[in-house]
Amino acid sequence: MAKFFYKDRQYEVSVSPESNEQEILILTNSDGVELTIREGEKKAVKRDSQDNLEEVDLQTAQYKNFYDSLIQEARKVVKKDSQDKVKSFFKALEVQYEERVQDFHQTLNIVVIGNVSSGKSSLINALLRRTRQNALMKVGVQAGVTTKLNILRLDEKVRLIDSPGLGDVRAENSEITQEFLKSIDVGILVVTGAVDASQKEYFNDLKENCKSFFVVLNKRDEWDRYHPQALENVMNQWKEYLKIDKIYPVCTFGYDSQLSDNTPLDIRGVIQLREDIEDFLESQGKKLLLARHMSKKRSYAKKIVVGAVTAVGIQAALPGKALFITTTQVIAIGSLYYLYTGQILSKGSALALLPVFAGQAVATNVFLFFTSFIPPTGIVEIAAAITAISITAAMLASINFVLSSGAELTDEKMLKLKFREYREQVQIILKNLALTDITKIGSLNFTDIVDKLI
Ligand SMILES: Nc1nc2c(ncn2[C@@H]2O[C@H](COP(=O)(O)OP(=O)(O)OP(=O)(O)O)[C@@H](O)[C@H]2O)c(=O)[nH]1
Ligand SMILES: [Mg+2]
Repeated sequence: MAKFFYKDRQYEVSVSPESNEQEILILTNSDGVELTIREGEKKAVKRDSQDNLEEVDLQTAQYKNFYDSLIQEARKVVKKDSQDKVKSFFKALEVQYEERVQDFHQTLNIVVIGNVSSGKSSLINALLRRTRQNALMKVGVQAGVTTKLNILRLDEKVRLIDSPGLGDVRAENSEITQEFLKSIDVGILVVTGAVDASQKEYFNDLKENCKSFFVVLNKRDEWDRYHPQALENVMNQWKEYLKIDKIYPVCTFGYDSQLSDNTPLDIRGVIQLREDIEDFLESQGKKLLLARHMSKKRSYAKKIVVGAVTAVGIQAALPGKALFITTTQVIAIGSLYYLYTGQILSKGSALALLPVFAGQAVATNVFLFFTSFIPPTGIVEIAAAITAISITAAMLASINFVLSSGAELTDEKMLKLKFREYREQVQIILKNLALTDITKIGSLNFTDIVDKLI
């Protein structure tokens, strides 16, 4: 609602929200008389303060000039008002975006220590979900000066060092190790077999210098022929000896290049370790820094989409959440882009994608698209909330499709095609749930819904 003066009289003007096809101006003067003018029509409907309706000819000689200028002025005011709203919407979006976006510029340092041949390199491959053919330790190694140290630079920000102990990292004393030692996010000690007194010092050093630490008992297959209690006992001994609550028994066999091609990998216990490391990284806003180096990315993409759709689902039940929803969409687009490309998508580029979907959805005007499904005030209808959810899910699933197939986000044709397809799917799923109560939206199982798309 915007106010303006015309011929010394104050008017309020609004444009009806569903007016993309046909503009409907509603003008109210200070006496409460309302004039509804449909675009292109020569007549208007007048409603006085007693609710009496009357048709008004806008073209009569006597009033034509008056109405023409009044309508012209009203249009100008409406346009300016909507431009102001769009401007402040984007400004607010920028603020919220900066508050919520993950900082992909951070560094991530991981160190894996352990005796020679304890399986450090194998564990790194297993953690990064590698096959023997795409094993990382063989391909990406930059050998250090000493043979004890392997420095793996996964990218400019992510470093992985594999070494007998932190002492060897210090001894290296290069620019990269000095930087590394200042901030180690994750420290992993790999042990094998029965308790070995030499490891305590290495472990204490690790614990003191890393933000999080994990102890891994590798080669658990060595205990396969024993009673299960044997492995339990060894784990307990290690826990007692190192004074830790948790040890991860794993097997990471099969990365030797000398193995015949048909020898399968034997990987066990690594999922739990990976999840705990990822939980820690998530708490630091660094999960995607590592996830992008995983050879399988689908589960990470799914988590990003489920997270965004869930957030939208919860917020969609509240009025005035267009800003939150749009920010959520933009952030999720940036996360998917980083996961697949390792590059940071600017906020502007992510925002520029939204009209691609807007054109396929409710409104052709991007701002209306943002605000249409969630009105700024008043009661939110279930239909609006479902629209918000299905648009968000379909939008992110189609971006995931394009990125995971190696195509570019500039491929609008593919994005639009997939968006329509996914949107239909989500709408069917939601329709089948026959939701009637807006408060139920937040408790939907969005993982199930996204599972069907990604
Ligand atoms: N049985 C068994 N062997 C394993 C396991 N993990 C690794 N190995 C084998 O142990 C040997 C050493 O593994 P690596 O991963 O190279 O160990 P490392 O600690 O990186 O060794 P260095 O770099 O030489 O210090 C290889 O022959 C692996 O195949 C496991 O869980 N079980
Ligand atoms: Mg090694």
